[in-house]
Amino acid sequence: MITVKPQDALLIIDVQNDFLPGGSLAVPGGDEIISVINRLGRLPFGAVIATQDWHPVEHMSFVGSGGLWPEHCVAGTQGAELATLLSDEFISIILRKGRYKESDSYSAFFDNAGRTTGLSSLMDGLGIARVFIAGLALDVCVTATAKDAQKTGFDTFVIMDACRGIGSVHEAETRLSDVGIAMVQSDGLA
Ligand code: VGL
Ligand code: ZN
Repeated sequence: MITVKPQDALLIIDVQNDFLPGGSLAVPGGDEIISVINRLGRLPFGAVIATQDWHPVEHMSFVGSGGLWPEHCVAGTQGAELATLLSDEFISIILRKGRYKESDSYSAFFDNAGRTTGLSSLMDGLGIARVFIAGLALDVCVTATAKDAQKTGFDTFVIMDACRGIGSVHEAETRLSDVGIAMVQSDGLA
């Protein structure tokens, strides 16, 4: 059992309407993690940080602009809102990423061109040493965030039953374990 302490942060990645079933970039089962995260949020984390993918219209990641993904999480739209059923009383910080037309940001720490979002210095300032990660999509933004968290010096855990992926879960697990990131279940935290 892992005992959650004030030096621990919970990072909730992109639990937004567009990534839920019915959304424009739906992650299968994405809605199933919300109740798990709502329980995790009551544990005594020193910080609970939620991210939002927050794109301008005609963002470079959209198919219509030569990118990979259908239009999603356009800033200010209903699809970009945090999931309605996600409790927000325990969220202390909201970080928006992917805000510039010409760059994408899968990771909450650095954009895809390597520029910092400021998250690591923010967490350093809060005295955070361990990071626990939940959210969507396991094989895209969760994995990118976990790898950067570990690289930046945080002891990093992915809470597997609090994540869902778009592609192969097995491949994501390999990428995480290759760099020494721990994979845990939500009932292993107290
Ligand atoms: C994501 C694809 C495009 C994610 C964001 O949150 O995993 N995936 N933008
Ligand atoms: Zn995106």
